Amino acid sequence: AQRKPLIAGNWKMNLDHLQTVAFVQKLDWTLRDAKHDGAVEIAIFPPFTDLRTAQTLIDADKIPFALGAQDLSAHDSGAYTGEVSGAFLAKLACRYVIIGHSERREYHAESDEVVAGKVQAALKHGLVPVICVGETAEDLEKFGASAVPVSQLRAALADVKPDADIVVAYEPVWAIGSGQAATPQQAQDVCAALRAVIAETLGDAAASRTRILYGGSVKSGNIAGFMREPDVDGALVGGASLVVDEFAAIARYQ
Ligand code: G2H
Repeated sequence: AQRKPLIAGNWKMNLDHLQTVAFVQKLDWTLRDAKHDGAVEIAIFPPFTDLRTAQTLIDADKIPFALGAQDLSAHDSGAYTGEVSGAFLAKLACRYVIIGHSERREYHAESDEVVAGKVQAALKHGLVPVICVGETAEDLEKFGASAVPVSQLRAALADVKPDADIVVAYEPVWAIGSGQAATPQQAQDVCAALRAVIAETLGDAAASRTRILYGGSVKSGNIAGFMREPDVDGALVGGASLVVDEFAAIARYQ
């Protein structure tokens, strides 16, 4: 493949401290048994409270998983009660941070402007933003599949430099946690439109280098179809990332 595939597990608000220890160790053993060769990059996104635990385990056993956070503050530090700075995440050896997940956009009223500010904060601290975009069922009916994700991505990339390291995740809101995934063709069509946005805003080199993930009810039974599509470079997995055997099977999709 032109781009190294990324299988990312977004735990959302699941798995506490002890469950994190058990999960990371079991996933490591499972992938070692399966002779995971690193051809596919694996990243886990635990809650903030489990990042230190995951980091310690990953370091101690040289476990080949990247670590990411599920959100960050747009600010570096200061009087922002309850927020977590990108500077703090970078010190926990986080490589990635999810930004603009539809659950943040919906339940925490994160606008395109807020998302763009968080993308800048992530890049400033050397984190790779996983920028989530996607249309609701209502958007799909009114505007078709690509219009909303395309405009969300344009807004998020407004002040991004062409050499920035970013990941984009296309997550149709109607497919999230519903068991009703998009078809590979639907995912491909929107991912191709998103790659065109990257080409237009950051240039062709960025467009061919940047990984675009599909997310929304991905499981071991449907991952291979998505991975066959030329513009889908991996998956952002929610529910199915919480079960070790299932997540490991997704990471070994071939
Ligand atoms: C979309 C996805 C992970 P799920 O939210 O970001 O969740 O795989 O449970 O649909």
